[in-house]
Amino acid sequence: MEPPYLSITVRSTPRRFHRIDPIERSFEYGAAVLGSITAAAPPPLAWQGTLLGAAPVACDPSFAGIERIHLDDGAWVDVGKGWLAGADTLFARLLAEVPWKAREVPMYDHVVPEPRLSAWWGTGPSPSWPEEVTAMATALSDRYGAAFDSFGANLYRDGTDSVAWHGDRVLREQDSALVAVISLGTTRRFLLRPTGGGPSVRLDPAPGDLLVMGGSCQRTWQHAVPKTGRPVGPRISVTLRPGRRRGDPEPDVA
Ligand SMILES: O=C(O)CCC(=O)C(=O)O
Repeated sequence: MEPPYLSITVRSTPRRFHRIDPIERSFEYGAAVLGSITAAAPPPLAWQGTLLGAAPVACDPSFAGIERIHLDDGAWVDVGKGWLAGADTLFARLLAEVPWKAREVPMYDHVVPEPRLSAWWGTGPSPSWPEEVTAMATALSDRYGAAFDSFGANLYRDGTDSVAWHGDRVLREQDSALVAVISLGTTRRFLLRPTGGGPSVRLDPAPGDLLVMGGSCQRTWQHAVPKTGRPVGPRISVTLRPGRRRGDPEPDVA
């Protein structure tokens, strides 16, 4: 290699719960390779489901038992324990079939892979959406009076995967916005805190649980799924939102 020529290679280290098949990504400027990133390929992951989770996948369109937590005057989160039956069935299907990839996020003057894998299906519902996800989107749209037409999913492979404190990028520019998160797989901590700091509210969504953040939540509050040192199995979060967001990437699933 001759100067001026910078090559950075970042490799994922093997984790307890999954096998890494490295994919090398290079960043080039003209003829020079500026760097490369090795992203994790689709797992398989060791994972054990729950007794009830293997039922057929069905959400509860009546939203019976949903509870609203008022975070402040304008922000709230609805919690629907066990809203989705058959969470393990959907988890296994998404884990196996989704083209998971590590998105790259800017970090100072370079980009790094997000410490989780993701996929986005584009605006829908479309034939590429699993029918149970379309059913969830329809139920949410009917209840909240807005079309939940944007579907994404995140895979937290183990306790070292996480998402840092954030409000949804574009939604936080809106006075009021809705984000639904359906949890599958391992129960992980889900935290909410006022933007700018303050005591956090801790939720531990179990497989099949629904969270809907609403009102000013994306603007005046932030949420996170923190890392954990405990040896935990994988978790998938299915996210449904109204409206394609400006700056969304191209769909990963056509
Ligand atoms: O995985 C979760 O529960 C949260 C997902 C999330 O906040 C996001 O993707 O913006």
